[in-house]
Amino acid sequence: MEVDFPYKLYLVTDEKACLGRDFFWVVEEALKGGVDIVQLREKKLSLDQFIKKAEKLKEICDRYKVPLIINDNIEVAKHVGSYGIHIGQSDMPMDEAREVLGDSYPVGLSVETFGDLKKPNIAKAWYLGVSPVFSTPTKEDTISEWGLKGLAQLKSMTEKKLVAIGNVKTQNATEIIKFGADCLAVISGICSAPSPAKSAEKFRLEIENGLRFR
Ligand code: TZP
Ligand code: MG
Repeated sequence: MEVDFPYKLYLVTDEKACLGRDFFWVVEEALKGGVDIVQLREKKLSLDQFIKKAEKLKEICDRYKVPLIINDNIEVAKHVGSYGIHIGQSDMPMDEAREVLGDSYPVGLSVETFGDLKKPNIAKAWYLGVSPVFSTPTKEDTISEWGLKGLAQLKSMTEKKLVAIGNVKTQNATEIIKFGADCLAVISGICSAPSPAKSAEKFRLEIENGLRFR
């Protein structure tokens, strides 16, 4: 899977994290602030609701020329013509996704342990989600965290672009980039911020800072 991954600030959406504010407003503010890739992650919607939400989000992302990724749902991805999909270790297998989507469709994959790195599906991943880099109240079913050391070690073991996710905040963003993340994926740090736009701007600055050390 040789599709380039130049993205630096990856918004993963979560309605709850928007704290009662309009979901699409939050995403658009984040885009104004410099988010350069967006993932729609929905666990509870019906297929119909998921598709409707994805269609609206796709329109917004298209206006900002930012790729939309769908979490773990091929049907929704195909329906809205999303740029790519993201799957976790316990989601559909990579081969199943590839069978339907073909070899050149961008499929991001989460890795939770060093053991995951040895699995053959890694070669077919567009990027690797380092999940979670730090444990986070947003996702409570994670067992361990990579931490900065684990992230650095992972970096030395793969050529794939690494997207760090889990308690990524403006306060630790520079550090996470220094230790090897190529891109930061954020839910609450942006969706729950008083100004999602300003938060995204700050993340971009911190990422630039971190990259100077690489
Ligand atoms: N996968 C690993 S951690 C996580 C996901 C979806 C949640 C990240 O949320 P936050 O609020 O940015 O810590
Ligand atoms: Mg999943």
